[in-house]
Order: sequence, then structure tokens, then C-alpha cells
Amino acid sequence: MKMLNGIWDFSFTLKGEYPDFKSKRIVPSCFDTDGLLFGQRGFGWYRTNIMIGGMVKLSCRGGLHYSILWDGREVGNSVLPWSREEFVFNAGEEGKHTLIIKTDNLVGKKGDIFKENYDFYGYGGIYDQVTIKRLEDGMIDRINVFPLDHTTGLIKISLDVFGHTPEKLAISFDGEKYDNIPFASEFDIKVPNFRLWTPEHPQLHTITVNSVSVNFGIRTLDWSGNRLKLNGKPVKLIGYNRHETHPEFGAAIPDSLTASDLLRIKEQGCNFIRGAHYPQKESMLELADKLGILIWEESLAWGNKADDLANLEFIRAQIQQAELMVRKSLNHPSVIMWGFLNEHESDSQAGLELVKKLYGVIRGLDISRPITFASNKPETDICFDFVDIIALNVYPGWYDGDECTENSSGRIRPVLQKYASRFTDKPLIISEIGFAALLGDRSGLRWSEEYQAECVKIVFETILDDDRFSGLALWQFCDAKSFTAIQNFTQRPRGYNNKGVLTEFRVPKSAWKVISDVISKHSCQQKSKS
Ligand code: ADA
Repeated sequence: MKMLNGIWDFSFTLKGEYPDFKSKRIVPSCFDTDGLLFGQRGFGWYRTNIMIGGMVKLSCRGGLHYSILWDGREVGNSVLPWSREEFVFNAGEEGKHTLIIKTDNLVGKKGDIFKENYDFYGYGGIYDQVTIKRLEDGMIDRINVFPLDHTTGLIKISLDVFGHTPEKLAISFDGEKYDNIPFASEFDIKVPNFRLWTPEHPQLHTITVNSVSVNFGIRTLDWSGNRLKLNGKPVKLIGYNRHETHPEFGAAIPDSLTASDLLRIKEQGCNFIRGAHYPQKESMLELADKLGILIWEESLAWGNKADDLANLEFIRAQIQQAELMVRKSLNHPSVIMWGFLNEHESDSQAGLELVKKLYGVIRGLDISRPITFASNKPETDICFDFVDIIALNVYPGWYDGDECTENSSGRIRPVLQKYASRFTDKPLIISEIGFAALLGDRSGLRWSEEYQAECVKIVFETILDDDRFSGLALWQFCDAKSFTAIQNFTQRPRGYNNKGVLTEFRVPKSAWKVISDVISKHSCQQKSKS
């Protein structure tokens, strides 16, 4: 597989007219983060040359839409921002070929799954590495690993093959030759000398089949009662919602920054990230696998109303991105649940129909993980019976109507406890709760670091001390640029959602230390109890 990252020719055009490619851009990058193109909407054209030939698979992740031109001919296109998509085509004779990726960040098309009212920024460009691989007849294209039993190391393997199936499979584990077996597209196998994957000891294995290798981890999930269980034991998820964004890089943040975000979260004592609100990049999940961070991965949606939920193009796109997400991330032990349709109109019939549809699509691909969506309608939701985990986005102490003041923190605990008493037959997660703070505001009023710190202390203490909760994802890890159409001075100052406990440049607000202290005090208490 070739990585096509590096410096490419680039042009921006307002209307999509074919450009002169007079400037240069790095790939991956978002074109609308800096210089004269800051905040511009239009078309970003990226061009490079590649030596290759024959049948190939090109893989890309970008937004908001893009098309792939190979020697001037369109060989694929995407309307699924943040999804990794693969395009198989005949690249022609062995030799030099020209690849153009024409991206745009236009909004407003009805069936689109990114909308102009979303509370995060819709960047244009190539968000992640572009790769190309030559496809040979009979090659293993993908190995899918499903851990079946964490006590014996039994796993199920399913193989995707390109072209004719090979006669034999040569299998190795962790670099040691294991067996040669006749071809089967699916089989169960016990991993020799298997090690369990846990957040504390995230031990990975590698399987190689006919020279193609993947990493995987052996761990199981159980959501049959009202506690989520990992490897047969109740697990409490504690962490953050995280947008993959930064002012300088937009959605194309470098892997070093992703790694430092994940390390901070881990070192604080957290074990959980909800990848809000779109499929995660491969390298983020690889890091989570290695660090032992548990991930809720979800497909792109945000507060969609019944007319979107019933729109055929929107439905088709939701199904397609759910399928792509599950296939892409199946092998990652860190991914412990699938999500979709954040805060959709889950008290509508259209919402219910789409939940059932997406649940069925995901269940058809993966029986090993729970499926959920984050609801902001705890009182009126009609979809809870059709998912595995109850996940609530609630904002006591912040969105409490006009009477919400800096004295409102007292409402947080009773509201959380009310839901813990009500939702008792499935695992319960608080998938969002949060409070905005502007760095340096020390007034003690709403929007100050003090008020945010006081509120998050109550939240973490309440959830950590109460076993009726299976998890918490605070809204949010760091401040994140919001989309222009909903920026307004009173709710999104600076054009940002300011509920981060770090700023967009990862400067900690007072809440960060408070959370660290609460977690460390709690884990000391737990240790002294055991
Ligand atoms: C919602 C939404 C988040 C964010 C949050 C807020 O719950 O899911 O993306 O917009 O509200 O800050 O208001």
C-alpha cells in the first residue's frame, strides 16, 4: 500500500471551474483554515502524480463532498464527510498517472448529512491520509476478526478476497507460523498463548493470513443486564466527548496531536471517549487500542428533524456511512459501542423507523458490540426499546431556561439521580452534560472557569459514586469551532462551542485539574476498599 501524503498541487475555485493548480498544499489538509481561504466556501482541488497500473483500490477521507479524477476520468465520489471510503478501478497501463481530488465545502443540499445548523465546523479538504494499493487476483483484501470468548481466546475470522479465492491459507499469530489450512471464507480459531485486552493492559495480537496482517484484541462485551460488562466484569466508562479539530488544522489534525489528546485523557485517569459526532480516523483508533481507551464510535448526524429523517437521500447516506464505519473499525478492540443520529427527533415516527433500520444494518455486520444513540428527549423518547444502551444528553446547570444562574449547580445531582432511578433495565450512560467557560473569566458567574469547575466536580462525583451509571462522557474535551449559521454572541462567543475543559489550543481551564483530583481521590478510595 502506498501513502500518498505530501505536497500536492492545489487550487481553490469558487464555482468548481477547472483550475490552474498554481499553488501547493499539504495532504492531508483542510483548505479553509488559513490565509486568504480562511472561512471560504467553494472548491479545493488537489493534484498529484503516481506511478502504478492495473486494478487498484484508492482510499480517502474528506469533506464535505469530493470526487476522484484519474487521468481526467471520474472514478468515484463521496458525499459522506468523515467516512473513509474506498474506490476500486482500473488504473490503466503501468506508468505515471494523474490523480485529482476535487473537494468542496458547500452546504445546503437537502439530502446532505452535514447541515449548516450543526454545532461544529464543516471544513473542506482531505481530512486524513490518501492511500492506494494494487489489487492482485486471489489476494486477501481484508481480515475481519471477531473475538468470541475472552476465557479461551476463541475468535471468528472472516476474509474478504479480491477475485478468485486462493487454495490455501497460511496463518501466523504474532509472527509465529500457526497452520496452513484449505481456504474458507469464515472459520473459528483459538489464538495460541492468548492475552486479554483490557483498558489497564491493552495487549494486542497480530494475525497474518497469506502475508496480510491485522492487529486485534481479545475482549468481550455484555449488555444483557443493566450494567455494561467488559470481559465479564462491570465497567464504568469515564471520559469525554471529543471533536477531532484544531484552529490550525481543521478536521485534518496531525497524528501527534491526536496522540497527545489521547494521552492527556488517559493520564487524567479517564478511560472513555465518545467520538462526537462522526466516524473516527484509523490512527485515532489504533492509538486507543494501544492505550486502552474505550471508544463510542458514531456516524455523522446532529439534531436532525423528522423531515431529514424521512428523506430518502438522507436515509441512504445514513445507512451507507453506518456500514462503512462498522467495516472500517471492526477489528479495533477499543471500539466498544456503535452510535448514530445524535439528538435526532427521537419522539417522531420517522426517527423510530430510522433507528430500527440503522440498528438492523449494524447488527447484521457485528453482533459483538452494543448499539445506541444519544437522546436529548429523556421524557418523550420512543426509541429506547430499540437500542441496547440508554444514552442521555442532559444539561442541568446550563440549559435550564431563563432562570439558570451561577446558583443552578444544585440542580445537577438531583436531575442525574432522577434518570438513574427511571432507566433501570438497560445500561445507562450520560452521553453529554456540560458547561461553557471562557478561559480567564474568573468572575465566578456563568461562563467563568469557577462555575464550570464547580459543576463538573458535581457531575464526576455523582457518576463515579453511583453504580446505576455505566458511564459519562462530559461535553466536551476541548473548545471546538462551531458552524457559522448558529454562531451568536450569547451562546457561541468567538464562534466556538466553549464547553471544553481545555481550549481549542489545549490550554487547561480550572475544570481540568478539578476533574483530575476527583478521579484520583475516587480511585484511592476504591483501592483502599478492595
Ligand atoms: C448538544 C449536541 C452537542 C453540542 C451541545 C451544546 O447536546 O449534541 O454537539 O452542540 O448540545 O453544547 O449545546
